[in-house]
Amino acid sequence: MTHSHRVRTTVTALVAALFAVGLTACGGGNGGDGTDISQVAQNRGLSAEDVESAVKTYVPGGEKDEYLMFASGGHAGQVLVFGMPSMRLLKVIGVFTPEPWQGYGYGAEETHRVLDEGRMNDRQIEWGDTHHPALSETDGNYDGEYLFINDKANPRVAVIDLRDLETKQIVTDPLMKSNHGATFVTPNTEYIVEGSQYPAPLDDSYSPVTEYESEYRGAVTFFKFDRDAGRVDTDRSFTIELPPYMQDLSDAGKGPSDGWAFINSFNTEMATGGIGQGNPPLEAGTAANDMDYLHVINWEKAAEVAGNPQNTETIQGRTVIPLDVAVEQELLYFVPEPKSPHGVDVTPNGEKIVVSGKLDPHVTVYSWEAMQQAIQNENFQGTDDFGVPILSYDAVMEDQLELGLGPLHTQFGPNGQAYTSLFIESAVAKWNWQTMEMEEKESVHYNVGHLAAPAGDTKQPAGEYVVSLNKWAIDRFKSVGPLHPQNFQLLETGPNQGMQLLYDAPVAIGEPHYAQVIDADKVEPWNTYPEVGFDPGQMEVDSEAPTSGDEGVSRDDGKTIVDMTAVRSHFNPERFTVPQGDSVIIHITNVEQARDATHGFAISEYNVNVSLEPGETQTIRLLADEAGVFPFYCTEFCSALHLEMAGYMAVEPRSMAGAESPADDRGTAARER
Ligand code: CUK
Ligand code: CUA
Repeated sequence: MTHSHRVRTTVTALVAALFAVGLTACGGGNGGDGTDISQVAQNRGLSAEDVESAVKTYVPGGEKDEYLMFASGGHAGQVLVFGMPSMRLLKVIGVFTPEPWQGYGYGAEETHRVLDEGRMNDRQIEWGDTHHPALSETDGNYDGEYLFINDKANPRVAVIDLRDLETKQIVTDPLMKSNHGATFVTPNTEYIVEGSQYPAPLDDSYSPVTEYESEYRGAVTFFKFDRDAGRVDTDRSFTIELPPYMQDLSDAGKGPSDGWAFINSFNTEMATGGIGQGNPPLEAGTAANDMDYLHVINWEKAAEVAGNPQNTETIQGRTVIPLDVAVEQELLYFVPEPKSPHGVDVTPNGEKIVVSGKLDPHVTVYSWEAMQQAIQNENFQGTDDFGVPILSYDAVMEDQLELGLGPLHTQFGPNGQAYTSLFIESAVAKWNWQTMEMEEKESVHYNVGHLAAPAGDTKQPAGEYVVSLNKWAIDRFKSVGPLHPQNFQLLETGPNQGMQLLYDAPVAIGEPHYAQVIDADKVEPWNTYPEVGFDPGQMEVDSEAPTSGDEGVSRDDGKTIVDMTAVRSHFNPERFTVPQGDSVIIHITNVEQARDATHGFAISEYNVNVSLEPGETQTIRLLADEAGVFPFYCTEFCSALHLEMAGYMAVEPRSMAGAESPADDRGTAARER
């Protein structure tokens, strides 16, 4: 039995006992074991419920959380890792945005390589609008190996390795201008799904917005994930051209619906706004129709179709299945979905597809079996303007349930429970997708977007908790100025239990859209890199990495090469001289293997800060174009003599060339490389 289960069974009795002797009985303690706590609670103005929530979420120092939550860091372009139920922030993973503590984008060559992969149109992009993290799956369940996340603003997808929780790859999608239905994985992580959001010409050409219908297009890309390499393989990835609707959220089928993907959409009106031209604003134009289209896509078959070059076009170096081919090859169908839908979620058994309508108080539940039948029997109610068959709504729509105002996103529990966020109502609805019964509603504060429940979008949801990712915080915290924090609220729930709000966790770095929660035991990160000289870029030992005994400085054709080691509490070499104008290559290895013995390496005025975790090796390149003296030091408080872990890079002016040669400043065991 896990720690929190144990807590759960005893907590109610404990709180009842405390308050029986103390707070609720007479407004103060009067002896016995619980008296002091009761008095503390009273002094702090805490109710019995408050104390219960505190006891349920408190994880004592040294104890570990039961779950890990991987949350998008929103505009910060990062991923946040929380422990649950304590809601303690454990890590911020630099993804699309440089992150100085981790030395991500501050001199370590490998991290620049990753960030440079994310350049678009030759422009360095230094932020991302992360929305949807997706844990890798095996047979429809999280396997704890990889994490993916999208950048909505610049259509990109990143790969994070959960052995060291570092970003290994950023993949751009040159066919899109923005994405949204990303990242979602297929049940064995064969593909990472990326749906576009705002249509644009796929070939990146110019077309006036007045030619929206003919020239602008949506798209969905299936990025092939090579699990052995731990990388997306763009050569084996493919994209399907879609009509210029605004494709929104995605989900992959599982079980009986494995092999298919679902994407909700809005703006089937193909409105383009234009208030200045006398048109209704985009928001009104997109809400004119009663129905938009759920996109139903046979990705398994599409992968085969994409494998034959006769079926595809190459646009911007990527393989594209044109829309007419997708229709002809029976890869794409539409299903009507009520007005301005948002969110599509496949039930744990893969048999139903749940769509929310942000302007419709219902969730709509579709039957996968009925969809298959309608496809087989060509039970279509017509085609759209682009010839895509529309399945008969009456044939495939199984049921609707009124939940409240502004339903958005659904997560699942173990026995038919479903949790749906109600944005306008600021509440979480708990209902049952098997019985189609509403169970209860709990208010949250305020305006919830996504929900995250443990394994809540997998084949085996755990229940227990649901986190409400709120967009507004209004009055929940001491004001920190007009830009308020976002607010994660932890709710307790369970099959036989009402929902109870336990904890507010403000998130202060951007708007996290979605999070996934995994059993903490399923993620087994390394505590140190497995061997000294480990290169996190290749995830193997770099045979060239300097180690103890072969430190040194050498010079070759305008290059000064420094082989350095870091160990508590010195660098070796501690000083080196470089002729002005040389390019300097510093290879550094942290030769320690002790857990948490991380060193940093920063050089004054060079925008360099590298994190060297135990065993890690990194390479820094810089141009010593300015003469002078540049101290370097360890930025990680690693020992009592950490302040002494420092040295000098001296850049000798051209006018003094030869006065002190680099060889004079060799390390203790110089070597030539
Ligand atoms: S979207 Cu943000 S609340 Cu980007 Cu997942 Cu619905
Ligand atoms: Cu090493 Cu401080």
